[in-house]
Amino acid sequence: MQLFSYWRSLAAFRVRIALNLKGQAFDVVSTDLIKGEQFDPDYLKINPQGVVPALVTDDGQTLTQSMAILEYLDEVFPEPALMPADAMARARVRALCMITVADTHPLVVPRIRKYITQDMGHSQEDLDAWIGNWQKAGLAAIEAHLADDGTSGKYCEGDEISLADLCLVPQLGAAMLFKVDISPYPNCKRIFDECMTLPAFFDARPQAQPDFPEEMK
Ligand SMILES: N[C@@H](CCC(=O)N[C@@H](CS)C(=O)NCC(=O)O)C(=O)O
Repeated sequence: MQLFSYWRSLAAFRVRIALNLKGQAFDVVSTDLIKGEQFDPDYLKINPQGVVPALVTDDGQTLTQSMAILEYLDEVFPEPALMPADAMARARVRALCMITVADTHPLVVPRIRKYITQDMGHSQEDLDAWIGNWQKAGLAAIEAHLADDGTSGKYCEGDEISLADLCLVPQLGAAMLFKVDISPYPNCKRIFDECMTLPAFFDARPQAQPDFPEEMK
């Protein structure tokens, strides 16, 4: 399979973890979002939305949107299962995923950052405040669920890895990258650390990607 990815992309990070957990080999095709490679005509034929990730399967089918890709991988490669068997637990996992995927991550993607600074003329300071505000709001909501719902264990939902962990880890990683104070989110950090002991997560991290910038190593 081919994964159109970028080292700093949270959405691509989710998919890299899933592919690793499912034991699926994939080639990374780096798509530099800062250089605007997501808008190359050839890439737009693969993903007309002009975002990563996109996954091209071995039989040439293209999948987009990280949640759709994660669910596809979980359906086609059932082991290890990334959704719990119980319907209520599944709903909780989806809810945790959505806090990141629907309500937090879209507010800080490159096209939004560019619009705030280049189109609206806001300063870098304003942008940093914007990013920090929404990162904290998302993490605070996840932390409250993890602390109060009584269903988290070693991982977000009980003691088995679920899609909620695949969404949390890149989200917390990005917050750290953006230098957000993560001390108010101890459950998020505990689960992040637990996941990072697993090669599937560790090998998918931005720093391990072929396009991670030399100067940041
Ligand atoms: N909801 C989409 C989000 C995709 C997305 O926005 N990806 C970002 C990187 S994490 C991107 O490619 N942004 C390009 C841009 O904003 O110009 C998903 O989960 O796949």
